[in-house]
Amino acid sequence: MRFSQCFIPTMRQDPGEAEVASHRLMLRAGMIRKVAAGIYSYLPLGLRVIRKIETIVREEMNRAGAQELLLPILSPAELWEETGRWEFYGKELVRLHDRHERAFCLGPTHEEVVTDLFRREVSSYRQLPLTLYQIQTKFRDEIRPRFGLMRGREFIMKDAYSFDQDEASAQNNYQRMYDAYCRIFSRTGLKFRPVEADTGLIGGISSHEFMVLANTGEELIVFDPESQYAANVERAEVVPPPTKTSGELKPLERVSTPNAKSVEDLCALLKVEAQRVVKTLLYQTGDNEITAVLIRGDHQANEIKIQRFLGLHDLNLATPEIVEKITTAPLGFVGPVGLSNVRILADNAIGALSDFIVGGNEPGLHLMNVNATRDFTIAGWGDFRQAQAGDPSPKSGSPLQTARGIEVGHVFMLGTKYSEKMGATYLDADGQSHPAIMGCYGIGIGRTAASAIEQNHDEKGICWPMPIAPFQAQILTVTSSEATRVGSEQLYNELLQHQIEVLLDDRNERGGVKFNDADLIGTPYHIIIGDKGLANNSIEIKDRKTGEKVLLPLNQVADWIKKAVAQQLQTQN
Ligand code: 9G3
Repeated sequence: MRFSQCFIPTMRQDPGEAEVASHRLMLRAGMIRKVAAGIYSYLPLGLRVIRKIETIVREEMNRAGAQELLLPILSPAELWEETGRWEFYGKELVRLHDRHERAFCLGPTHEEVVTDLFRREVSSYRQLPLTLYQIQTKFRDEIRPRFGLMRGREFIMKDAYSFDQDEASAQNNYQRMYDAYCRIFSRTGLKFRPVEADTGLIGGISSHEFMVLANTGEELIVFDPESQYAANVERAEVVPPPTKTSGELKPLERVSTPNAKSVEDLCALLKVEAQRVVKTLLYQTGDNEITAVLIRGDHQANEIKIQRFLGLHDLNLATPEIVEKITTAPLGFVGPVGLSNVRILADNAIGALSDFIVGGNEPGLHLMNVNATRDFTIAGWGDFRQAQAGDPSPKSGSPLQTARGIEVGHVFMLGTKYSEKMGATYLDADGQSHPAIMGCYGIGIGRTAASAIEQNHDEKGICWPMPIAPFQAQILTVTSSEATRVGSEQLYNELLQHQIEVLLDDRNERGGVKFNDADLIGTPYHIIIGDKGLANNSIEIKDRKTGEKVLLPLNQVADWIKKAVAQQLQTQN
């Protein structure tokens, strides 16, 4: 491709609204343009990257035995009503009516549609296992779309759905998909990590997220450097601490703590460590049922774990009014002692505490030397807190570390959640009818491209991993002489004959502009053609990622580039 004929509208300045590197650089490199909040056009350069990622995904899905199809973006409401998700989802699910006033939604995912296809077309165990996938546009009306393709409202997803006759076969299929994902992300050149994830709202029985490690990632993961254990903090299990040796308990003490509403204030006022303080969180767990959850002062509550323990669909903190009514104290002075008709749950870490500090259920009052059992009753113990760095790994016991990640893939065991509700059954060898055991598997295509930039950029622009680079090499002519034109054209054609994807920057621009654009666009190899290099028959090739330069006679450049590109593609496989 010739730059002078390409639609690559690069930008000099940083666009104001971009908060992360990938968003900023995709705009500046002329890869995407915003049409509306969270809705982007993929320009030619951006689409070349998207298509390369899709090709890798497609090859690995096919290799794993999945079959590609293409489902409609519009889903009839009736299917979503069968699974109860029409009512369950709020404004994130965009709904519309056709000319006959029939209700549809813009598909945010396709469990209902694919399960309906299955139940109409599959009836025998002989047709299983069956894994279907598509690469298609999804729409989720995110309340705050941001970071460009990282969290868009309209985005391209590969979503796959598996149907098996039993758990063992489903587990086998899950593993094949998991392995295919590892190959996909390795081939794109991304540093990634599969982590155990919470099944979240769709309620499967297990799931893994594929995280691309990046400081701008929205997900927080804990990982064990000694083992393969890694988990989203939403899901990470926390090992209960050794129970304390029951020593002499000090007598309960009231202490005046005016305005000490937060753990920090309290610690500053009483000169104690946060580990000595216990927070009392009050949740509205029923019409007029309040549940208190005790969490150590330096820990964070994990509401997904609390919600799962209580078997609730969602979990709401008690309003300040209710807190005042129940405890006669404002938030910040709530405690477990003297709480009437409130069920008290405690995180396991509380079991190792004695003589700790809690709110006194009066404004400006805290209690010291409080001890469970003696001073109040705990109705239930559990793992209710967020895992954090330093916690012992559930696998090796060594201290966990934290990292931020971008979720680019997610694999779920779904069980029969959809097949039961939609009657997606098959007949076994004895003619018995069973609901199919399902799994679902997603990859964010645009998010994968964005993550690759988050992991591979510097202050000048993008440094594409070869397998997903929009072009493999870029020729920059830096003088406008006839010799340079002839030499660059000759090299351009030689590279094309070597099947190298090459961008010839033949624009009538100063060398500096071309260098800046080449560094911004991030093609892996830049080849400088100018009068001096031609006269000395010493052509400079620059490696965009390392900055290393080699000088070669013109007639050796194409071979060198071909070998270098092949080598870079090889290492990623
Ligand atoms: C909705 C809306 C948003 C959603 C969903 C449904 C996320 C929804 C979870 C999944 C699970 C898997 C197949 C590919 C892999 C992920 N956001 N999820 O179900 F109606 Cl508005 O999408 N689906």
